Amino acid sequence: MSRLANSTLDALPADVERPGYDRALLKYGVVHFGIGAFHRAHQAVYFDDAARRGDMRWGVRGVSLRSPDVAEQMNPQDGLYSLVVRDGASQSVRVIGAVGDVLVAPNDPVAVIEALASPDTHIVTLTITEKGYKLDPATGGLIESDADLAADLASLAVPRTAPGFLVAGLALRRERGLDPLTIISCDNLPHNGQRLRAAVLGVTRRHDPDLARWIETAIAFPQTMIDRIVPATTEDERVALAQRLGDEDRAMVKAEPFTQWVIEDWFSGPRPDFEALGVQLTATVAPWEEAKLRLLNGAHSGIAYLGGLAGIAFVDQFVARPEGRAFVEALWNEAETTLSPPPELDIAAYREALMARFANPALQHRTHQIAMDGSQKLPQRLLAPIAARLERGQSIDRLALAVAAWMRWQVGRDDAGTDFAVDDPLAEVTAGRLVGLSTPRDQVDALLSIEAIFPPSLAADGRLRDILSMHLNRLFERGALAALVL
Ligand code: CS2
Repeated sequence: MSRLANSTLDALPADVERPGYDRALLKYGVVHFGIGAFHRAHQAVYFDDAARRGDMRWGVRGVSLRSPDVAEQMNPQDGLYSLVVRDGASQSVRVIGAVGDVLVAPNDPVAVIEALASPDTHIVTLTITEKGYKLDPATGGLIESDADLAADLASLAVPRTAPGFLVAGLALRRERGLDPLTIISCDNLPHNGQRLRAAVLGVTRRHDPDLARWIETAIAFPQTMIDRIVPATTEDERVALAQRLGDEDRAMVKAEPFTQWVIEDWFSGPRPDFEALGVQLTATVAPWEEAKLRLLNGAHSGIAYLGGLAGIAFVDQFVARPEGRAFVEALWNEAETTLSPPPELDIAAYREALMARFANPALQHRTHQIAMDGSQKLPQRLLAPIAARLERGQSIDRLALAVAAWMRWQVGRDDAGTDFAVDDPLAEVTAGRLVGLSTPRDQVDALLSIEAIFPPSLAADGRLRDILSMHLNRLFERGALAALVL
């Protein structure tokens, strides 16, 4: 079977949407770091929309920082891939044309730096996941002990990290007298723009204080809130799509219909007409981001650990159970009181829409997928609302149950006794702390002492320690499903 490519576009079935613009005329105004499924189902679609509306400046050059997999999927397909949008029984397929090619940074670091220093490039977007920023999740400080970051702090001749590449690219741009770039973090980090800016400046100051001053004044790092549920695709889904297309597509992504992008209105140069593309530009992103992180992502993490331990494979199966749905609602009741939502955001309506999104049976969003990298996710999703409620003397029962489930998860064995790998950059640290400990209270204390995750003031709070110990004990003795029942 042939692969999806420019040459096969015309022969696709009539009900498959295609780019509809002349791809040869695309200019590459965007460099994207971390070209995984999320980018392909989110930012790239907005840039594709821009081209469909006639603005050809926003083609994307993708960068993979590590693995050649995505390049191998996309480059033989001329960068084309299908976005399969699923909602209940309905499904639509749209081929996205915005991505030109994918560079594999370790194979060709110079090409990445040159892409950043191209006169056509105006915007850099990033989805490198929380751990890609090389920042301590609890404090936001640079993790200088990280081997890749340490290498970039020593020399930028061959950068290894996203901040390292950005500094090298910006240095070359400045040397060539080119315009500054706008650098847009699209990860689920609190104050993602400020954090990325701090990481970039931290690396720059080691090498060139003068360049750091230029970056400080010339480069915009807007904060963003990004939202779309994009579960990992499976081999079966690729096979089914190939039957529908008549072409094989190794880079397909699947997503829900919902999509949202809120960007702080701070740009250092040209940008697409984001408003016309449905992007919300605002002076203050933080309240949007906080609501999304604490409601959507907070519930997701709770569902991931409790559901995963209980052997529930997908998010929709979790909320289809009365005790699962009740848990999510009760967790939201707690988290909601810690928010200062923007006036346009009606929290009751947001919650209702969110529950419907979680319940979408066509997504097959795996609890194990969301469970990944919990150490990087806990602080902003669960610990921040816990701290806010404790400060006011409010109960934290459901939020704490989610954290206790994360603690229970670190054992790497579910309630049925099936072993799994804990997929987390701190997995060795958590496993190490638990060695030889048998009582839930000792285990809670040992994990709470990991300062990269738990701020010391929170870890020392007796109310938190007590309730975590109680929940962890119940999780071990009775299992996750029983622990859900109040
Ligand atoms: C999820 C997110 O895997 C996870 O951690 O919570 O990827 C979530 O699906 C997105 O943030 C939704 O916008």
